[in-house]
Amino acid sequence: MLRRSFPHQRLISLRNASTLSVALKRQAPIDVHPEVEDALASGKPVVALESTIITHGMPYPTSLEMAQSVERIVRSTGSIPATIALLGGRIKIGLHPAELERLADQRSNQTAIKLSRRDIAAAIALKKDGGTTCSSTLIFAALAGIKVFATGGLGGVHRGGENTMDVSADLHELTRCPVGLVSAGVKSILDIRRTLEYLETLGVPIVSYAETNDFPAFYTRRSGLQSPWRVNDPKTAAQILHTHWQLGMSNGALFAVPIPAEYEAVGSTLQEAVEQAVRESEQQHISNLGKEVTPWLLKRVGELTGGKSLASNVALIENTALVGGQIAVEYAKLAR
Ligand code: PSU
Ligand code: MN
Repeated sequence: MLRRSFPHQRLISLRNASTLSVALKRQAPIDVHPEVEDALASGKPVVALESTIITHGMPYPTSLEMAQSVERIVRSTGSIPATIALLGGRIKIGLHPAELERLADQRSNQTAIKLSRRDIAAAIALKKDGGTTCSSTLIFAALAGIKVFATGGLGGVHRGGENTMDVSADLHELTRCPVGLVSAGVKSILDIRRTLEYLETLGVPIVSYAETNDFPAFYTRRSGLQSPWRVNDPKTAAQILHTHWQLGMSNGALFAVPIPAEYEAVGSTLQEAVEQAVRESEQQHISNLGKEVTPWLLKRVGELTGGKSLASNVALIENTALVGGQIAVEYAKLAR
């Protein structure tokens, strides 16, 4: 009875999800999947997953299969997956299977927008569907009290960013949201050196999750740059997050997990396609396209590699999902 009039009663009364309780009391348009709600209310591990990678990062139906398999992998670790997206102007924290299909299927849904912090309120008011980038996924994960978020590639400083000022909102969001983001580094379509410099300026901890400090470059295991820190097990990774937040630091952290070694060889070939895509984007003045720049480059790399980049892309995100799930399990033990 009470549950019917107050669908998120458990969350509204939950102390450690206080931002979410406040938003729900204000009747903000948020739907938390019952399984995620239950996990949050009882302190079970949850892993946030982004959805721009589904709507703009890879073609259908691979996008849907990837999203489903990533959820399965998170589950296999004992964590609950919470794919975050905007549907009909409502923020979804955790998607039902049919909702995931609706979001991914570009034949029926060609209008899903790419949703960054600046777009959220307008997209809700105009009742849009949207894939959340790392930046808006961080916001909603933080709102819900989800501490770990797994994805493929974080945005960053674009090549030539010193002139275009094209710096992904993802970087700043990591200073605002207390969430551990697990990714395969940043794609080499970006200026990785400047991205790391910028994250240093912002004070975001960067930790390679590997045998070495090498910072991975998405399709390849090494970018030639080093992370300041390295761990190689979920427990220590979780301890870093726990200590960070015990000290009251309110920002997030980045765990960079290299792509599995068997994809390393194809990675060098893919790198050539990346360079070509970047050259073409310069010739065609793609940098004027604003938020379309990243999807354009991702699509072009896909075309140039005859889809080979796609297999690597899926493999690396499945890998970060596994690590993210494991870290979330360990973090939940510490946070009890
Ligand atoms: N990198 C990828 N695949 C992606 C993205 C980045 O390899 O799908 C998406 C992520 O959602 C990321 C966003 O948050 O692109 C960054 O876009 P921009 O550069 O416009 O900030
Ligand atoms: Mn940009």
